[in-house]
Amino acid sequence: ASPVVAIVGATGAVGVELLKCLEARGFPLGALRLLASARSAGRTLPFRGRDIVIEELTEASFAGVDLALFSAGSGISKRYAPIAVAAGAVVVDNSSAFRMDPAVPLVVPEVNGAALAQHRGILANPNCVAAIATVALAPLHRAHPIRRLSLATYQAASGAGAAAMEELRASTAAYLRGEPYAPTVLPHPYAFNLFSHNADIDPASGYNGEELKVVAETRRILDAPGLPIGITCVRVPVLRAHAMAINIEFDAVVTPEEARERLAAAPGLRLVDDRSANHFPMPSEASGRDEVLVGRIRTDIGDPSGRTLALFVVGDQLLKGAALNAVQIAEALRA
Ligand code: A2P
Ligand code: 11C
Repeated sequence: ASPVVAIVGATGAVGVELLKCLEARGFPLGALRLLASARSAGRTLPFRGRDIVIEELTEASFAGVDLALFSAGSGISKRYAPIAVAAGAVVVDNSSAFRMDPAVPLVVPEVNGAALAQHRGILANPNCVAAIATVALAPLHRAHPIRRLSLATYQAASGAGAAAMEELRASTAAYLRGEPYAPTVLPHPYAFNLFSHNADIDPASGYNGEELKVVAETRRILDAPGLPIGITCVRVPVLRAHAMAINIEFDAVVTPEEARERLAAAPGLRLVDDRSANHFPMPSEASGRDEVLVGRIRTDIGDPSGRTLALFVVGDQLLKGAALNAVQIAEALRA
């Protein structure tokens, strides 16, 4: 029988994309329940040609639910995911609440789909940077173990939620009108600006929470515990696709030609690497697409040994970075 599915956080930036992914991919549904806060209860969202009424999330919301897709922040996940599991549902959680719990698989299906089988009711959907990066890293890592990684990210508004996307639009419009705009969602002016990622800074290391999550989760997804990873995360005025410059040191010499071949053949990736046209991955071309774009593939001239590659990767934060990957996990569970 087709499962009864609940979306927790259905009105959020990711929640809305979960609905679209389920619809676009023809996910079999016995019924769909949309859950959000009391603020949204009674409103409707369109799905497969009809309007579904949003219900307030409560402890009783999961009776009869087979699959619950959570994307309402880690506080909601910590409180309600165990309630959903106790009610008999399998949970795919988009928050960071359970990602480093050894009893919870952290899955990017193209990369470590085999880990799905070990779940005990909850599966974790990775941080968007970790999900997008590992789709591009795994095909190379499988062929030649990675020895060290360095990343610089260019992250979109969507990672901070629907309200941050609206702040980018509104503050840009105000800027163009020459009017002042006081940010309320993000900590700094966003229009025609960029800033260090807004996650809290760990005072001991100086790294922010986003950077530390990407390091820990990338190691876990690639099954490379202890892999040295350096990272700087930055918020840029882009609506919904995260970009990243990645520098990869391997055990052996890996030529750009070999990397290009492996990446072109890998699932979930699209090569955009046209040197003659200076055409490489861009957020405008990744937005709304399922595939992660990869290009700018070259030998790092900073390492004369030839063992280090540089590449540029861009993926839709709301799709492969969140909703799409969650729905792919759900599809893999059914299969
Ligand atoms: P609501 O729209 O009713 O506030 P985003 O990541 O885009 O900010 O979205 C967050 C999602 O989490 C929204 O769907 C939001 O619903 C939901 N949410 C936030 N707080 C709660 C809560 N206390 N109970 C249920 N859903 C919540
Ligand atoms: C951002 N990646 O762009 C974050 C948002 O680990 O799920 C999602 C944080 C997470 O700000």
